[in-house]
Amino acid sequence: RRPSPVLVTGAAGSIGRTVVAGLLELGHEVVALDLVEAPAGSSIPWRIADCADPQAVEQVIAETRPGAVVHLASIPREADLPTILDSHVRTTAALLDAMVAHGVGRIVLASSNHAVGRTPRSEILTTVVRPRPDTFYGVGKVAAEALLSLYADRHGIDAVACRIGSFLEEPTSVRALSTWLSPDDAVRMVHAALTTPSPGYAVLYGISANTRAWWDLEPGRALGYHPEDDAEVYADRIGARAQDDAEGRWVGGPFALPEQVRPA
Ligand code: 15L
Repeated sequence: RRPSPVLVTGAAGSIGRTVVAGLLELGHEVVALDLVEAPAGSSIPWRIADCADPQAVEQVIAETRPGAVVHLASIPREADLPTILDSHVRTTAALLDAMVAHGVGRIVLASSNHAVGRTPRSEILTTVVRPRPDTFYGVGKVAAEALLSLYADRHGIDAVACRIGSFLEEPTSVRALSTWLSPDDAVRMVHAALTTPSPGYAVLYGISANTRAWWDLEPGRALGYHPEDDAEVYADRIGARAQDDAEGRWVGGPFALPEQVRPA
């Protein structure tokens, strides 16, 4: 019997492209789902649908029968509240309902540091802290995490929320020396979240093994995520910028600054 594939939403996005390639290399079968067509040259099964449309999502899950879902699809920046609710909350709920209907046992969510972004930065931040979003974007991630928790409790779904830092080819700011998630570590993180035995509902910080990390790597290690890269290697290349102090004040960096304030 062929192994059940991993359904990756947002497969055409920046994290999605890296994660799809990495999962294939690790021997996972992958089915991609996105709003847009497959990039040229892609040879994996590719579905085009809006994850905020429950019927479309249900159809994809019914037809592709995944063993797990990696939910990366969403708007990666601040927006008005209705857009945020569609992008993060309705998509996650649609996927979870379809998973329950078709017996899919695991979801890995691209959550974000912005779920706790308005936390003043001091010591290393653990995962046992109050949800403290810095934006409506962060509110969307908090709500998506809450949905994972609810469906884990109600339906026994394994659900790992990865609070990703700054996914970049390489760090480009002083803040990113602390918050960087390298492409290779992103693959390690998702693979660990997919394969760790019976996590129930769990949260990890998705960053590399950065010397200047602000977030606790232990919750990830407990789930088998062992990052290997360190942003410090790039420290010499990064020049000081005017925003650096402001970006170091809150966990969420620029998202926590007044420029992001807007009506709901
Ligand atoms: C995120 O969650 C955003 O999607 C991304 O655009 C970056 O801002 C990143 O966090 C970050 O905190 O650097």
